[in-house]
Amino acid sequence: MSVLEKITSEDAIALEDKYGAHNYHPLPVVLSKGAGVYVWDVEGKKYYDFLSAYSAVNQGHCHPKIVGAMMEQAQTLTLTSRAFYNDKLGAFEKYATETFGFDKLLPMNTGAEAVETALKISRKWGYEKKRIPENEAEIIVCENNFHGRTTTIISFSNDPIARRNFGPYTKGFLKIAYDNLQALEEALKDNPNVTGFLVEPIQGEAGVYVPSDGYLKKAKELCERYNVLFIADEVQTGIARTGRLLATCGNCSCSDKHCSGTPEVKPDILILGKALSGGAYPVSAVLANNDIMEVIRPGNHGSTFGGNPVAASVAMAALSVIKEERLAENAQELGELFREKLNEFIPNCDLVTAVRGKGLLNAILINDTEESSTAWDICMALKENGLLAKPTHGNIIRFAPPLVMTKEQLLDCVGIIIRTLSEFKK
Ligand code: IF1
Repeated sequence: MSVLEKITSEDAIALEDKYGAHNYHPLPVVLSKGAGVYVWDVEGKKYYDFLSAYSAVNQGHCHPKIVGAMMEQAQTLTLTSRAFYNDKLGAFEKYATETFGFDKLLPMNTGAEAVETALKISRKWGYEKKRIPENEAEIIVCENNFHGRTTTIISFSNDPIARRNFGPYTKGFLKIAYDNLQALEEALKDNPNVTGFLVEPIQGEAGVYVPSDGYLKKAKELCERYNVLFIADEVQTGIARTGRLLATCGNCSCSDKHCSGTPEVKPDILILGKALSGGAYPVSAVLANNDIMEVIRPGNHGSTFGGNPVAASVAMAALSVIKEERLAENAQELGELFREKLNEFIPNCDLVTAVRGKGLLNAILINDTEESSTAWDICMALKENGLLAKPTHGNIIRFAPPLVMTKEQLLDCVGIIIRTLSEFKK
């Protein structure tokens, strides 16, 4: 078969099944085209995308400005490695640091690599600035976290499927309950070896778990009191997804919703990925101020692809689209509308118990057990009705459409979701 020949869904699935490792269990839909909020399968059926590649495609599929920047750069220079300078990286670093309000940026490719980078920076800062004794540094993490798939990151996961039989595990992590300030203070108190607190502003994989009001702000204050770095993993929540440029912006009162001035909670280390490229290319980054980033010196850390000119050009375009198209504001408005419409419906529906989320990162809770297949079965029914979403756990469905959605489209989608839930039979 020529690689250019058209393929049926059935054949594409069979190929992956036979030749690919079985590390995923996808919904049986084979996509071959995307534009804005829509994707099409190989048979030509059109769907609303309510996953957005786990919030990587915030700017919409194949955004012309992002694809244009990628094409232009790909035809000019793709990779030099960091052994030499390239003419795009510095411009990207300037643009991103100004956008997010930090002195410096360290470019990587995937989210997990950026998390690893943040952990390394935090440890080194702990030894060199906080004078923690050699190999004694500890980093506090939260239960039910999701930060990626590397051996170190899964070492502090408590998902048995992600973790089991991948040991021995990396030491130096303390796990506490999420959204629990007392647990944080206890872990910080009388422990001078703690160097960082790694946290997701909203826990995505845990089921879009939004912490209590003020949690992040008070957690940051505790970190300051104990001289510990507050490390925000905004790989999924960042870049306008939750109705602000960053979720750690909280509800600050500044009039500019793209605020980078004095957000309510300013992390010491900020981790970005996914939508930093609008889903066009793997681009991630770690941002921090000079007093922290200066612990990284030549040879301490790096990556062949990190900071390449295609990544830099794509990321600059992706961030500028967020600003030009006011996607944070749109996510805020449409998110409120989405939850309002679903909250009107839920009292009339035995199947759904709640909707929660922030901006356009939302989830509905299904009235069944975690082990049930109900959320999956609902997603299959949604797919038949032209909307693609993915369950997280057996009884939670995440809804995260691209942020370029219009109000009319959102109402159309709410109609599909409500109709599907109303007609659903277990
Ligand atoms: C998979 C979830 C989402 C992340 C946060 C770092 C990373 C991620 C907060 C690592 C990645 C992904 C990866 C994907 C599933 C997915 C996911 F359901 F598992 F939780 F988005 F919701 N920090 N999240 O959410 O980024 O290395 O993948 O670029 O199957 O692993 P990465």
